[in-house]
Amino acid sequence: MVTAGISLISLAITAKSAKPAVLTLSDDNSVVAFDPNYSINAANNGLILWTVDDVNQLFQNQFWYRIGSQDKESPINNLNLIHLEQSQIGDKQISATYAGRGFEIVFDLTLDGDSEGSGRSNLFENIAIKNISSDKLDFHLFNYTDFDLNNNGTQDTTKIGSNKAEQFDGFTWATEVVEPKATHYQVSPVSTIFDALEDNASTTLNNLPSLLSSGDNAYAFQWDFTLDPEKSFLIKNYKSLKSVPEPTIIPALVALSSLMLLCYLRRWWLFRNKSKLEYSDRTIEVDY
Ligand SMILES: [Ca+2]
Ligand SMILES: [Ca+2]
Ligand SMILES: [Ca+2]
Ligand SMILES: [Ca+2]
Repeated sequence: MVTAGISLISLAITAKSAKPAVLTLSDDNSVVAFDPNYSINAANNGLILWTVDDVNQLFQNQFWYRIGSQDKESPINNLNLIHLEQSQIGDKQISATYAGRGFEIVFDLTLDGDSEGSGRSNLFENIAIKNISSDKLDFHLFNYTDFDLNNNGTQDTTKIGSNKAEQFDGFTWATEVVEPKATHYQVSPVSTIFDALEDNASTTLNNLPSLLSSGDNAYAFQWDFTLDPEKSFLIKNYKSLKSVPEPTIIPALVALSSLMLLCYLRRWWLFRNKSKLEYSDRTIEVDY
């Protein structure tokens, strides 16, 4: 009988000085590393690794918040970590609760990997922000994600809208669906959004549904909402990764495409040389 599965590790932490190590979640072909504590190096906070079949796909996934429209943003693990729960070391679920002035944030994380070698994995993030003060709160929550697909972000393309982000390269496709829709969103070269969330000014994401390729990108969603006393605001983010199918799966289509391309190139070459001959005395060059 395996009894370890029944044991419950529940940590009640009241001071920032109590620092459990980086926690891991694992399920089937996937592993996630999560640092719930505050680190001086902001790039080491939050989710800092997501491997699928032993290949890392994520540089960082982290949350920032702001109260009101004037202040700077702060990472949520700058707050007091008052509760941290994982049923056993390496389990696929973690719950972390942070307390701020007049509010609490409960962050639930669940990893659902797929079969070995499938290239598929899912990550569910539930965030509940509760107003425990007697005043309304003008709350702003940011979720920042820097996927580096196939352990290298420089060839990744990213696009984003108010409830969905997609990132892909030749091997891997990442999708994120958020609920409710974000108020603002942004995709930018990697340090732009991170620097805006870490600087001393109030930040609003730019809502440009950019499509960037051949660069290391990061994206973020921003939710703006007013929270009445004793009320909670819930956000559900669903991130998933899958392998891009090999083109050899459809060899007939590839062969047909190649044949059509050869025919097209031959016609183009004949036309181009004919044009050059006809206009050779006028030195017209046509760019195709
Ligand atoms: Ca699973
Ligand atoms: Ca990236
Ligand atoms: Ca890549
Ligand atoms: Ca800022």
